[in-house]
Amino acid sequence: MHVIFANHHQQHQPRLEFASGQATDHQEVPARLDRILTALATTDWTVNPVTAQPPAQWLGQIHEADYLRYLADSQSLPDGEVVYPSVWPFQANQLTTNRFALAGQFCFDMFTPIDRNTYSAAIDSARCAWEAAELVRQGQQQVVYSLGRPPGHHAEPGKAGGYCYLNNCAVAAQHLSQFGRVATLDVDFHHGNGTQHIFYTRPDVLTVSIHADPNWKFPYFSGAETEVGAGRGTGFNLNFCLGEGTTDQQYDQVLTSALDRIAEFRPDYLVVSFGADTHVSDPIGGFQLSTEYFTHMAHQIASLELPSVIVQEGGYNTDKLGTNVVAFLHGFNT
Ligand code: SP5
Ligand code: ZN
Repeated sequence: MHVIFANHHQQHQPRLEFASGQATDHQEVPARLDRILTALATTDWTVNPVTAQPPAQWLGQIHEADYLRYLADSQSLPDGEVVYPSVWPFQANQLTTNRFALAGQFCFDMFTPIDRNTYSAAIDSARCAWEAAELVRQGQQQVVYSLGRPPGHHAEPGKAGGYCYLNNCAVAAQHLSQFGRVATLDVDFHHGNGTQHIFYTRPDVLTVSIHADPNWKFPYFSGAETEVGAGRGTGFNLNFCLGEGTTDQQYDQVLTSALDRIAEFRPDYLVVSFGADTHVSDPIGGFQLSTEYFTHMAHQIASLELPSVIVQEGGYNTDKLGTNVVAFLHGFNT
């Protein structure tokens, strides 16, 4: 196993998230990545910090120009200022220049704060995914794990959300799509809404996500099984919704269906969005998956025998995160 990690992630330290008027400690903390690195140090895998400098347009093919400009401009925020949205667009006036309003134009929830350090951390995380994809494209590695934070799969073309700013999975998939057919498989607890929407009209990138029913959990506004793609992309998006308390056995049945569809698509590359928030111990999830099952899950995915990028998404029990990630990667390796 080959690992690329983001070594400047600690600059991004969100403190609070807000739900229903209540502030709680933010879940997407630097300790997540540090714990995973500690666990990786017990393996004999190659673990390198990101070094790649992606070409121009690597983000412009994924995200809207005004959103990227907004994120880049956030680097000039005063030290200590943290931006959360308070007002959201209600009509099609996209011409406001008011910074208070722009926070709501470019972010869809109150879980995804931005300060002057957020952008550079998000860029590093996305660079990891690009470098992992590039190594796989070159054929140097069959499987590369991209260990970045912040995560990416909730980031929309023009909006941050769900702790995500830049869509790392989409960066890897877009890069590989220039060299062949790509399937994405999202096994984070939450629906990968951003990844779905970025490729929604494309028949050359199949997007598959297995997740908590959006009528039960975040991101609520997408992830239904009726969402199958649009235009030429119709039939190239597939969602599987699962309920509270989903067990290893129940998950495995759905995984088999997801992998059957991916095999039928005959991709040249696979990008996996992996979240350990499906684990029974996760503080914000609601499934009952075991650590042992993560190994089996990865083994099933690896049976596709595709050159693959694994992108780290969620997983919020920091005490279990290192063990769970290594369990997953171990299944990929055997
Ligand atoms: C990448 C990823 O896993 N993002 C997940 C974002 C989900 N955030 C939802 C957090 C809601 C939890 N707060 C509930 C507080 C109840 N008192
Ligand atoms: Zn998640």
